[in-house]
Amino acid sequence: MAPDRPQLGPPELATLEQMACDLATSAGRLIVDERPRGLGVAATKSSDTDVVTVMDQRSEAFLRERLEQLRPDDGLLGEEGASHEGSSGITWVVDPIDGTVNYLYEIPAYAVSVAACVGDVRHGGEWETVAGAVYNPITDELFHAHADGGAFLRRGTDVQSLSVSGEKELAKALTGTGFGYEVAKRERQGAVVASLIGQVRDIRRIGSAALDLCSVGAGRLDVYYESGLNPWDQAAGQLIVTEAGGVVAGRGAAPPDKDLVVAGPAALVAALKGILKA
Ligand code: LIP
Repeated sequence: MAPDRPQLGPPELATLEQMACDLATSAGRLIVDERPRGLGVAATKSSDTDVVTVMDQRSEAFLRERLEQLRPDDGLLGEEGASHEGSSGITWVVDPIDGTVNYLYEIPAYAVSVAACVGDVRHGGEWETVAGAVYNPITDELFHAHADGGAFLRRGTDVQSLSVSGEKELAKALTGTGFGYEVAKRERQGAVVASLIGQVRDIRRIGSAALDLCSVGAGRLDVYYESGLNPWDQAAGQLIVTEAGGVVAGRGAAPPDKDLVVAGPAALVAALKGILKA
C-alpha cells in the first residue's frame, strides 16, 4: 500500500524540481559523453524491435545511485527495472533514455525523463506528478516544472516560460503520435493514423513520448495522442503540459494511462477524442 501523500509546499516542490533538473542533465551528459563507439543492442524486451542499450542501463544505474544518496526514503520506478517502494510518499519515475531507437540510430530526438510523483505509481490513475524534468542532451533543452509553478524551457542561460498552442481547429492542428513495438498493435495504430490524416494539419512521429509532451507544452505540436505508454514515458512530460495551460486526458473519463494519452489545449483534446471515439 502506497504511503500517505506528503504535504509539499512551494519550497519543497521547487527543491524536487531542481533535483529532477540536475539528475536529468547529468544523466543526459553521461549518455552522450560516454556513448561507446559502435554502440549496439544489449537486450530486447517486448519484441525484437523493443531494444535496450548498455547506456539505458548505465543511465538508470546512475539515477538510482544518486537518488539513493540524495533521497534514501523515496521510492523509485525505472523503465529498465529499477523498482523499490519508499516511506516518504514520494516515488521517482525515471526513463533513462526515452526514444532509445532514436538514440541507437543517432537521431537527435531522445531525452532523460525524471519525475517526482505522489500516490501509487504502479496503478493507473492513482498517482500524480508534482515535479519533473525532461532533458534532450543534443539540443541542450531542459523542460521543467513543479505543480502550480508553471512550465519552463531552459537552453543554456536562456529560460522561457511555456504555453500550449492557441490553435482551436483540429483541421489545422499539427498532431503528434507514436507506435508500439508489437506488429499487431502497430498495424492498429497505423489504421488510426490513416483515418485521422485527412482531418488534421499533419502528423509528426518524433519517437519520444517525453519530447512529444514537452513539444505540446512548448506549442511545437498542437496536440498529441498515443496508446501503450508506461508511467516513465509520460510522468514528467504530462506535468509540463498541464503547467503550460494544457490538459492530459485518457479514454472517456479515465485517467491518461497505458490505454490512451491525449494532450494539448482543452478544445483540441476534446475534438481529437471525438474523432478517436475515445
Ligand atoms: C518510446 C516512447 C514512444 C513510443 C515508442 C517507445 P522508449 O519509449 O517514448 O512514444 O512511440 O514506441 O515506447 O522505448 O524509447 O523508452
